[in-house]
Amino acid sequence: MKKNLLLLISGTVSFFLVMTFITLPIVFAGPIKLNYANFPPPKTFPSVQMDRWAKEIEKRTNGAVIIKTFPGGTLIGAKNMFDGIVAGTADIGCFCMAYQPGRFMVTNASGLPLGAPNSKVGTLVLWDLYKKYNPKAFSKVKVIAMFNTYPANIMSKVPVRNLNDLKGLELRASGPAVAALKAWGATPVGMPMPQTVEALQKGIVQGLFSSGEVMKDFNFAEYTKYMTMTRRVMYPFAVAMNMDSWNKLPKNVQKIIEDLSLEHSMWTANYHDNHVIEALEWSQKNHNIEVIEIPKAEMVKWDKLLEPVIANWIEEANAKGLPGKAIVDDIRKFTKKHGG
Ligand code: 3IO
Repeated sequence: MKKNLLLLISGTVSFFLVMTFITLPIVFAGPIKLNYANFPPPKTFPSVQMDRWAKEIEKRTNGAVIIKTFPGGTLIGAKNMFDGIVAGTADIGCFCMAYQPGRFMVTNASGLPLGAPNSKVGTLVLWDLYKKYNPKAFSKVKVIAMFNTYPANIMSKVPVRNLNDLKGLELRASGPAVAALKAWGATPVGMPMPQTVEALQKGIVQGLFSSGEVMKDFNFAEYTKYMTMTRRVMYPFAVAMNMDSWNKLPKNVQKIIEDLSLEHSMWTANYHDNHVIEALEWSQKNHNIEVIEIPKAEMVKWDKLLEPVIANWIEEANAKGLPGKAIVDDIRKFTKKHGG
């Protein structure tokens, strides 16, 4: 009886000693802090998804991980984002892969005009593509989210009702969207989204070709009174983590981040799809935007012109030692599988 009591006491004491040793370093070191860089301003969809991810991670780790966010290019700018993540300027960064077309050849192919009707389908296709081809471009980082935008529409100061209206029109775009505009006879001007505000104000461009929610989020509706619904070409995004920062994380935190990857990407796609529609209604109501639908028969001509864009991409991929045609065939297959 006495022996049992002694055993119980010593057992309890050792238990608390061990627990103290386990928890002490955590208490002293405090929570893990991660810096998350982003290029567009707060309230735009890439920053909205960043805030949601940060909150979700803090919640799922019970506050053991805290995320400090840097929207608006305050830590790393649009074109330096990937290099900044690799160099460790930030632990985490969100970037638009279309801003460096040659660098993210495989994943950017998911933005080609191959039939995805919305961000949700585009995002699922992007993930399928990433998993199947495991592109070398990401070997130095840990990918923690990936999503595609809603298919691009033309937002312009002058109405675009047919291909003739588009001739020589200077429109801002990036990546696969540049090739599409060229094929349609427009004059694409390449620059990241945040620079577009000034370019529109100064009249350097007459509009842009991107997902329509920017009408509200960047207030482009004030400058571009027309929106032509082309619904072709997407802008692929990724969120990646510095490899050292990733390797330093406890296994249970890594698991929480991995478990959130696809779910959060789909959360983003869903938010984005809904927000594009909401922003369009807002633009019509508050800025009297004219929405131009291209008749089906006319759109056939536009699509015909896009065929060489896909053929050129295949050629460029082949030249880089990638299986260009297989990738495009897979994108079509994945798009169908996901209901595109
Ligand atoms: C985009 C980039 C930053 C903020 C909002 C945005 N909506 C769509 C995009 C896509 C894009 O990067 C671009 O350049 O059109």
